[in-house]
Amino acid sequence: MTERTTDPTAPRGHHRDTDPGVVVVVAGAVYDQGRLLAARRSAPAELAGRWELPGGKLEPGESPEEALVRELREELGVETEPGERIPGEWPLKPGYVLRVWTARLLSGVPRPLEDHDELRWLARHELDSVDWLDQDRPAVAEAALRLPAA
Ligand code: 523
Repeated sequence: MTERTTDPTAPRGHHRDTDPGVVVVVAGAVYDQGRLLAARRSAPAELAGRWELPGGKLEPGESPEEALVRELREELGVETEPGERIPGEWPLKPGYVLRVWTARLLSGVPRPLEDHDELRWLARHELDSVDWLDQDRPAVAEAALRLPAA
């Protein structure tokens, strides 16, 4: 099954393997040494202070994996390698859905360059210590099951 966005006229984030009106947001369950990366949003106001798996909207012509690598580079200054998709799709605000991939940290130390004001590496037993966005919680639970040993 192909996952590519192929319509260059589609607005940013639109994705043709779903309803063309739905914007796909990709997020990464980034792991390193047995820990998962959590990022605290700094905007918009209604989401600020809540924790998420970092990511963002697909751009036209990008595969979800390409979008994820780009977003993690822009937002955190790191290079990552996408792994498997975490099964499922979670509704965000109307017209937006969240899809999540695992990603392995290849190089760099994550820094909150854009959209976040704090980052934490969480071991499995620490995953409940931050206030995750509701829509990220099922993906975090699945990601926890896939956390490789340190
Ligand atoms: N979420 C969300 N969880 C989550 C992400 C990465 C995003 O609920 N793990 C929501 C938050 C926003 C929408 O998805 O309502 C778009 O995410 P955002 O703002 O991170 O996407 P960007 O970075 O593509 O957006 P711009 O800042 O507009 O470029």
